[in-house]
Amino acid sequence: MIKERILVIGASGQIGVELTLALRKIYGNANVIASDLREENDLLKGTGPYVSMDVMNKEMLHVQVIRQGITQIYLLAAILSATGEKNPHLAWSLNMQSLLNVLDIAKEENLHKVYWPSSIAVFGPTSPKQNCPQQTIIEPTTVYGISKYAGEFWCNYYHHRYGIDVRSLRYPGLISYKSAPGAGTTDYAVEIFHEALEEKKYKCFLREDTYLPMMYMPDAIRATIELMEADASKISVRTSYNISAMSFSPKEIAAAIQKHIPAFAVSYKPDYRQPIADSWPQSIDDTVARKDWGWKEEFALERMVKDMLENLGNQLAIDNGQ
Ligand code: NAD
Ligand code: AKB
Repeated sequence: MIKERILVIGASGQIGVELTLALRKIYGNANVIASDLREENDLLKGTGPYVSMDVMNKEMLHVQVIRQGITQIYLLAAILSATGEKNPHLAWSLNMQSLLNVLDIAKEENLHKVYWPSSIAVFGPTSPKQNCPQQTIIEPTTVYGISKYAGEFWCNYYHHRYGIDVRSLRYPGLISYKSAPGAGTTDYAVEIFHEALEEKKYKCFLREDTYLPMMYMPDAIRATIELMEADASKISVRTSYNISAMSFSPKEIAAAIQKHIPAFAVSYKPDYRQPIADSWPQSIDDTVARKDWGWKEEFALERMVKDMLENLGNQLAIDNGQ
């Protein structure tokens, strides 16, 4: 068996922390090198190697890939939808240049595989709202969505032109309790748990009837690893796969939390993130991922809410010294 050496870029982020820990379980702690611009996340400390690195510095990245004997890269560094609208040029620059740096180095160093996530943000107001299919009208209106759509086609190009085995998922909004989200439009679905447990009240920045596609982090990590471990012959999509797990509105997730915390009260004050949410589909058709490599979610709304409240509750109790 070929020994894999994996570099995770953006390892201190919402997905990076959990993905790095999951990859370390599979490939061995020493073989998964975590890297980020910011400091090492506490949950990663002591679990394996960490390198402080700016993915925009291509030379430094290249040196690390050679020095560490890297065979696979997971590129998670990005600016998400909400921050992207505040600084469109920065979002475009980071989201595009980081991917081109990684794809070029993958070509030069014959890396075995590259993972780069896209998002449901590729879809825009002209895409179907319900069960949005893999291939459809795609006219994103956020800079984040534009960068993801362009990135998908760079992945496709490097695969077909240079044979790079680059794979990608269009994640929905991700819900997790281990590491904080990085300023996206779907972040309300994480914040709401913190506020329910700590304050028993929450002011939501989206309207109560805003349906969005969402996924619990354990499903997202499993989907990523299953995609990356699938036989290459099963991967028919080299742009990015639709994947889905659940769709709900703020009102519905609030009601699901109220079943556990009856005193929890939610008010609504939509802000600049509402038009971003309104431009995205409400639900996703992921038939192609299910057929190609057997994707199936494990968590729907009720099970996710129960698991989040239990685990986040335990974590907050530890943080508060109880
Ligand atoms: P995040 O913001 O939590 O993490 C990104 C990490 O990248 C941060 O730790 C940040 O410090 C790091 N980073 C930023 N600039 C860097 C640079 N120049 N060099 C090195 N590291 C840098 O984001 P996330 O939620 O973990 O998202 C990871 C990927 O998944 C992104 O591509 C994002 O678009 C995609 N995605 C996330 C979601 C979600 O709901 N979390 C949904 C769809 C797609
Ligand atoms: C965001 O809201 O920006 C992300 C995403 C859906 O890509 N969570």
